[in-house]
Amino acid sequence: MNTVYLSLGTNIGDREANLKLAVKLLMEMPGINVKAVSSIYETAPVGFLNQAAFLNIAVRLTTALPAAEMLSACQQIESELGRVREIRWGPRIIDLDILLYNHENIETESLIVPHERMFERAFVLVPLLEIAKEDTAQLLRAQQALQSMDLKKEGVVQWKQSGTAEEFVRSVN
Ligand code: A4P
Ligand code: MG
Repeated sequence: MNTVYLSLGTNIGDREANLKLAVKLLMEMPGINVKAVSSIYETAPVGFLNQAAFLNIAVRLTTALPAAEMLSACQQIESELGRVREIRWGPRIIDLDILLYNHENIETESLIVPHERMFERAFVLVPLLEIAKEDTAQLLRAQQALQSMDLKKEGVVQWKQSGTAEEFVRSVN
């Protein structure tokens, strides 16, 4: 079984509902077992700055899916939520990124793991470290990267505390 960490982000529409629906669809996906969902954080936009604040979470799951199929599953959920790709780093209904896949380093045309920009982004690291279980070299690196950041300056604020994954999706229609 493979352990995978995902980062989810949204800044369009009913942001909390978008996250809940995405997690519900992950839970329903054959071959995927959602183990933990972080608190929801409200985060200032990074990259393309002239856009609304995001809600971000991290998810820990186990899966039998190889990494490339895990990416397809994420992209399928993005399309189910009606995501249209326009501006790079721009506004989005939902973005599902693979942060870590076991302790592997993957570099194909369509998939880079660990996610290329994760160690620079407090909006990724804070939720990730809340639900991280192992102490792999990559997670230790994430911890070290976060220690050197000023969260107030990075604009990452807890918005809703975490519960179980089941509680997280309870109110999805
Ligand atoms: N791809 C390569 N590696 C991965 C991976 N590990 N996980 C490829 C997922 N996808 C990966 O992604 C473009 C391509 O990356 C995919 O086709 C896939 O094959 P995309 O989701 O289509 O485009 P994108 O979202 O514009 O790019 P990306 O790389 O996901 O954007 P970022 O860098 O994640 O930035 N600010 C805040 N506060 N919160 C956010 O959530 N998100 C972004 C998106 C910018 N600013 C933000 C946030
Ligand atoms: Mg993405």
